Amino acid sequence: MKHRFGTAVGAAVLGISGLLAAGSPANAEAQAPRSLSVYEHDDYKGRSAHLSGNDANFINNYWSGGSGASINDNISSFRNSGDQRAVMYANANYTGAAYSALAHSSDSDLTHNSNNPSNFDNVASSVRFVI
Ligand SMILES: [Ca+2]
Ligand SMILES: [Ca+2]
Ligand SMILES: [Ca+2]
Repeated sequence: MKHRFGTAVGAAVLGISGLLAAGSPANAEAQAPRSLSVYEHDDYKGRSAHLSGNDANFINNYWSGGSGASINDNISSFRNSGDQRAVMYANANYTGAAYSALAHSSDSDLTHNSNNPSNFDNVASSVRFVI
């Protein structure tokens, strides 16, 4: 009887530690930095803007510098310096052709692509970050 009691306690402790371990990865994902710098022209030139979260419509996102010009349909190169993949969509609300920008990647010319839409120049209208 004594031995069986000890086994039951051990199982209960294992159950608690299992719950704690399951909660940790979710927190890590939520805290992974999101950092996408986008540029008006090829080779990271022209005006720039920074995206650090999901954005369903670029129509109200403007190039830095106060020009008041929207980045919508005008992104020609990017640098993704964050830990999450940034999926840019041709249309608002995460619809249309999708370009997957891997974490810690860059593309100096969105006109010619192999593993993404062949031409994504001046197309992006929304972005969603994923692990
Ligand atoms: Ca927006
Ligand atoms: Ca452009
Ligand atoms: Ca578009």
